[in-house]
Amino acid sequence: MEGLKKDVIRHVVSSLGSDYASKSAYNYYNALALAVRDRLIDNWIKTQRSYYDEKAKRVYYLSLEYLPGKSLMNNLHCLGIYETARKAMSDLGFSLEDLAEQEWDAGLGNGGLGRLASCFLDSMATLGIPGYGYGIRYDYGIFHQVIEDGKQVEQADNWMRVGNPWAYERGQHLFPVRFFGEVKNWTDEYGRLRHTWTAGDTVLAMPCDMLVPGWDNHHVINMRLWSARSDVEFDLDFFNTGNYLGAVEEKIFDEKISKVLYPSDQIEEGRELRLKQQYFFVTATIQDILRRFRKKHQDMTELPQSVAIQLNDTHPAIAIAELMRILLDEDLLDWEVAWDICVSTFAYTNHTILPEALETWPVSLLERMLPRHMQIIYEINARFLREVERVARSEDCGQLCHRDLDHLKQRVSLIQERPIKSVRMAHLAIIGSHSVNGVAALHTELLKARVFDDFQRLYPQKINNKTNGVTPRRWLWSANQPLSRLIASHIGTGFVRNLDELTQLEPLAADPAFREAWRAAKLENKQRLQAYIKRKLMRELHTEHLFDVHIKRIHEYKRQVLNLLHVVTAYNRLRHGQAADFTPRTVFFGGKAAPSYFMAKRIIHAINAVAATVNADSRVNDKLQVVYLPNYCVSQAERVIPATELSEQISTAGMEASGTGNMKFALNGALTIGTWDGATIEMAQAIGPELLFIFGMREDELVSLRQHGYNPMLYYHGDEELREALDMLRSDAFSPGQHGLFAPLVDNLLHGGDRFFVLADYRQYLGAQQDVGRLYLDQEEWTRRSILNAARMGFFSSDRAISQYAREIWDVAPMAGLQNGKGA
Ligand code: 4GP
Repeated sequence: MEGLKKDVIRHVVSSLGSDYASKSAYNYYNALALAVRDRLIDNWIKTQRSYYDEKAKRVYYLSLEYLPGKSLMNNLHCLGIYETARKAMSDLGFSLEDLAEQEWDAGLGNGGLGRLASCFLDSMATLGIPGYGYGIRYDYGIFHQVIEDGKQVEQADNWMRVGNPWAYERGQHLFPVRFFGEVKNWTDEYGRLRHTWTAGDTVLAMPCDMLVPGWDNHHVINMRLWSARSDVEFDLDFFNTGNYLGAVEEKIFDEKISKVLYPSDQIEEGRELRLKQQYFFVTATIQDILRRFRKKHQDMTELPQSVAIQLNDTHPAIAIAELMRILLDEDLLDWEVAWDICVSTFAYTNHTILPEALETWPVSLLERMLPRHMQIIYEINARFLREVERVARSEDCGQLCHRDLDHLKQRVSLIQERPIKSVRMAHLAIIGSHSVNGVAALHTELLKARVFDDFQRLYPQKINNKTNGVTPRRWLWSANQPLSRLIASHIGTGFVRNLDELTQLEPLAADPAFREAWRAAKLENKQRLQAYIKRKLMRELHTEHLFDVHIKRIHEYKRQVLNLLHVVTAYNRLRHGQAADFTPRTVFFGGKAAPSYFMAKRIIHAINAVAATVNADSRVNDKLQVVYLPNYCVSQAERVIPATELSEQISTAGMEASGTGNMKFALNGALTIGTWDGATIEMAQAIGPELLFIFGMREDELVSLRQHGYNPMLYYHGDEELREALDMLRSDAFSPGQHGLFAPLVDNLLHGGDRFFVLADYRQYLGAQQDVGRLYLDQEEWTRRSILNAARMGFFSSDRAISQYAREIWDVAPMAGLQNGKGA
């Protein structure tokens, strides 16, 4: 401990240039972070060296988004120095918890996809998988959400303003990134046509490395994020011509590329800068991968034996064309050889079946910005369509494909003709990869049967499932110390590395003393949340209420509106004196809406309007409260999830690819009210469906309802409570003086077809909520179920998910000596 104290003081003085006697929390946080980073870097260097020494096959995870959140606490726990740090900082006059508050969340992602990427890096580090995360170091991450007059207002997330003590910026290792320009043809010595792309503009990519430690194993992997740097300052001519301001302007223009994360979450943006971001990060990454590879290899055909590249959704899919370009134009390989290398190296994960999220890029844009890549895509397509024709005519594809060949070709082509001629990035990713995976069993089945059914027939082996998982280090051990300590005191700490060990808790569910201790841990977390809400929102929570939580991005398919209709109905019953047996509850909502997504923003407004009415009504507010948590982010989730008793997972069946929040809640002992959707299905199967509150129509039932003509008006007319709730929303009951404010929401349900079947599931949802309320009154039974929920969550560790990727897709093994825990 004395060593850590000394290091902290040394950093306050020599790294931060401050007087250690002026006790600034900001300085002491930074100094502690630097002292922790010092303890990581040796192991990071050793880890990187060992990959070379052992000629390890490396995994590269390419993701345009990461959501690491805060690093301090997690890193202290991984290093096993949390207690030491707590005491050291307390000796220096600080509470560790307060210091940790100084850190800004690294919010370099929108939601599930980005957070999954961060969980996966944690698991690679813990399992000893030689992995790297690659992405963009955005200067501005996901916007900071404030709620003003009930509405979402977006503010810039200037997370880098105060620096980032965790990152190493490597200004000496810059990679050129080229755009635009033209392609020249030439003939090689064997008479083959070759191509050279001479680019118009060049930007530089600078690596910023963030260290990702494994759990207590000395294995530290790298998350390398690229930041755009202009090449202008290297272009002396430009300055010498006297155009100084012009040069500076160009510099600013270039550096725009990594300025801001697109806050779009499952909505296709299709903007030129976004494509630039994608290519910028992809080409820098591929150059870096090949640089490392070429240190030990000359023969490019060995690439798939040494390198696996996982594409996190289609955002990095242009990597396939980029690797082809390098292999063809720089290494001068033949097409077939290059293509085999590509397909064997790449794998693609799909994260959504929402059609509005499937990326396409206009051919005209690609032709201009990346002319050589567009040529390559055309060539991939021509060869692929010939192959389709061959397979379709062959026996093994059967009559199905053969009959309608032209239509089949149009459907699977990389190019879509309408509304404008564009490249379908998902098709490029599928064709250019040897593995395509969904993220939960149902999702994968839907990919095979609906979204990519043609590809499933063409390549029956390619599409596979890898159900998501979450890291128990952050989402149980670090976020929920009261519960973790209790668990550890009964079954030891092995569960942090091997989550299956939680099953040892099962017999304890029958032990009244353990149940009491379990409840005490939950209460402690509820009180912590209470203190936080008081500080931040100046609201007093009732900890004896059932804490009912719905936090995630705001999206129509996630059906926050269904939850809101339950709240309004509960409010009406209480007002009308029809709810004598109502179990008091506080309903929490939290989540960001894409700034351009009108309906999602209106939903936030409606939730806040209902909250204001309910909370101000003294007839009901001792029994029902509604809280909107502004600026939902990773660190907020870490506070809220441990305090949650009821987890809302109520998406339209078939729409939520997997969900990962669902897993975090159950792991922390919340019971789930949910639909038969995403990974909630597999959770119900692992836990026992009777221990969750499952309701609503299933995916196949919805398909048939749609086919037979779904008429939401029937539900409206047939259900008095539903009608009352919708009429109130449509009138100005919650928006005095602003008649019709929420009419678009209601009209969308009644006259817009209710695409997400809110009305169809309303009555069943109410029934399930009633079951919840009843069960909560029986605290012994509630607690028993809560314990069993957590005990059966072992499968949903990201360690299990990553082990499957490693074995079944990447063909990589953990580093020797790291499989079973500690490293050398
Ligand atoms: C999300 C899915 O919506 C969610 O169900 C899943 O758990 C998560 O990916 C991780 O696989 N998708 C996105 C996205 O975040 O941008 O498509």
